[in-house]
Amino acid sequence: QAAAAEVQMFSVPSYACQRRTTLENHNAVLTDALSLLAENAELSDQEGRGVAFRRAAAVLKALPGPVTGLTQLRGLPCLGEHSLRVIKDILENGASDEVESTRQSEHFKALKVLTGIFGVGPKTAERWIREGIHSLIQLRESGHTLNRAQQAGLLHYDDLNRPVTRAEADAITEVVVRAVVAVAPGAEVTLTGGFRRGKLTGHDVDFLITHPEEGREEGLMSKVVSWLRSQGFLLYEKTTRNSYLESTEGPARPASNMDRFERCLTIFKLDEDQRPGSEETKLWRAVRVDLVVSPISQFAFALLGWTGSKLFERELRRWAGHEKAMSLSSHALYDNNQSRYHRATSEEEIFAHLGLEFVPPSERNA
Ligand code: TTP
Ligand code: MN
Ligand code: MN
Ligand code: MN
Repeated sequence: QAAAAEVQMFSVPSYACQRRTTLENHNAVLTDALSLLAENAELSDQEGRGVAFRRAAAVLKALPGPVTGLTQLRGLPCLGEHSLRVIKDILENGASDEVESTRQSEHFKALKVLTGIFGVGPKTAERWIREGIHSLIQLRESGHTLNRAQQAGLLHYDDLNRPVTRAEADAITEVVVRAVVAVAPGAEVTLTGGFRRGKLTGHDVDFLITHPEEGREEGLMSKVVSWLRSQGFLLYEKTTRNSYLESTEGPARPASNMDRFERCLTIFKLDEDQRPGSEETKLWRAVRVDLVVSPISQFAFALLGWTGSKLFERELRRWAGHEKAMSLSSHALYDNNQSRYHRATSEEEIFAHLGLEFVPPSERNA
């Protein structure tokens, strides 16, 4: 009777893109645990398991209050047997043995340390671990030849593993705007990624650059990068050319979530104020910055695709495909039933084409 009514039951829609997920998370202990298992799966080439844990964590992030008992979760989507077992253990015992043993495992710790090097993915890390390399010192002593990205990653390891603050993101925004204004007046810079979603820290800073006149964005990246380099702002950069038009696959069937814009992965040298009382003599820090250039005709799709979160993006594409027979990429939205593209000049229009309520960036933190 009365007691039963006090148990708050939760209800959430199946797809993360149907939900509003702010940064306020009432279930951080549970979502941290599930995210750790997701990370471990992703680092171990088990993408399916990784997605399952990410989806389960995202459902808990969207709840309006803390979970206190399993019965509250009855009927919720995306909570598989495995995730429910982890949640149960934490609710009943304060911790999950599986999560704690993963966290402490030498293998997981080594994967984290090695993939913490910019330019090192799970496959490379796994190969090194099989050779007995578990630490940066062991890697340095191994005599392995590192590529240019990995060399920069190792050199700036501590800086690149220190969260970027909002203030630092703002300082970098100023530099990028200065660069763009200098080489292409009229071009526009938009902060994307986690900072556009309102996050207070990030692992990098993401920018989308476009020009209001179609075609004027061509050649922009190399000019921006040259300017940044000449002013001494770049510690590392690697540009990948736009391959969208040359591709034979067509936009409707992107090979993966990797888009084909011209992009530049960089490491910025950011001047830092000396911390009071600090003995340090280094007056700058390294920060990962992603630059992407999009033609104005694809800008809304690029903006939506680069704002994240990664799970939100994945869910948008899954919704489009499974519920609407449409193919969404960071370039376009193709309607498989009507055999045509849907145009859009704003994110709002894309949500409308997809039959979804608009979700602002600050509520895409799934
Ligand atoms: P990230 O910068 O990796 O992630 P984030 O900004 O959400 O979080 P963090 O604070 O850790 O930096 O990616 C930002 C978005 O860019 C993400 O939603 C996916 C998108 N993206 C692509 O579309 N293509 C790509 O190749 C990559 C790497 C990212
Ligand atoms: Mn980012
Ligand atoms: Mn990024
Ligand atoms: Mn439409």
